[in-house]
Amino acid sequence: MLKTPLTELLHIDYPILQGGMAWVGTWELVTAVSNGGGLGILGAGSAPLSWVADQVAQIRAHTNRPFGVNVPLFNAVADELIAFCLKERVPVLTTGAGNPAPYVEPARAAGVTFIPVVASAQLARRLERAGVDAVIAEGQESGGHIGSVATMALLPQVVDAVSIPVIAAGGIADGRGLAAALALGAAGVQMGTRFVCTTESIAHDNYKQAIVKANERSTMVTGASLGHPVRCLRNPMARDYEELERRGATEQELVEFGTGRLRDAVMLGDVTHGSVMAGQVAGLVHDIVPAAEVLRRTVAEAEQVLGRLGVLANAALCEQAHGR
Ligand code: TUI
Repeated sequence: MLKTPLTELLHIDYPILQGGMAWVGTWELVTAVSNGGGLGILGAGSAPLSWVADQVAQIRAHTNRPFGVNVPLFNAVADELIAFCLKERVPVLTTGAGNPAPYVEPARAAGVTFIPVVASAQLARRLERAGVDAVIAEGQESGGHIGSVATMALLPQVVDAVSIPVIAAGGIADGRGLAAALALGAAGVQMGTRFVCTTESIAHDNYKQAIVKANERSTMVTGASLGHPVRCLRNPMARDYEELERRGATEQELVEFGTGRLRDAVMLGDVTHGSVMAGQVAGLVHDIVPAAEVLRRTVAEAEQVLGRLGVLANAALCEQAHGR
């Protein structure tokens, strides 16, 4: 069963969240994950309120289980989207790519479980004091917009900094990753790239196949010169963007060059000139299966790994007891 403080807090069967990915985290994937026993999260990305409202209505029509909405704080109407989520009493609100401090009190007052993404222990500590319910510690292995610290180093430092549940994200795509996150003190994990490659994900088949074909060295980071590093698969689009950055292009030129590229990849399947955001775990994703199967496999594998480690621990304790 793998009960943790996170399954208790969110009333879910498995301690697994689906990252709220722009364009990919639509009601189809969200309800597949939530109905499968995890927490599906709608990815608002840069969408307007009308789209988010329609998606939330679809989610409610297709599941009675808890779900979340992710609002990246660079969305031009982030305030409006968050006000909508609170008015609608969506079960869980997550944020990313910015400091969510102004939204903590309103979320508490509305009774909405608020779980921001943090990329540092310092922000986690501040947000715990402000009253958030949990935090997602996301390492730089993730796809899309990232921080600068790797999950293996960030996670235990966030765990030491706070006493609320910590969810690990970045670099996790299977049960070994879940077990490792639990070992580092996490109460659960969030996976994005793994859930792109599910039958219910509406990402174009070219996008899914590009991830299935990728290995551990297939991603790169662009946008660091703007202060908005984004991890995506290395393709002509990413190389051209890198070249523009090297030549000292202005922010306006880079924004113009990049606008609409994620949509082109996800919706049109343009994996050459589109932006194929994916994490470093792309090389761990070998198939496209239903989201419920991803959840079942991940938990079964984690239980197996934890069982093996338990045997190791028992053997060590036995040796100790016999004075060897
Ligand atoms: O939000 C993400 N990842 C995303 S959002 C996104 S949407 C997009 N669409 C088109 C082009 C580009 C992006 C794609 N990927 N992850 C959550 C995340 N948040 N990662 C890192 C952070 C973060 C960083 C700094 C959170 C807080 C933070 O705090 C800064 C501060 O003010 O202290």
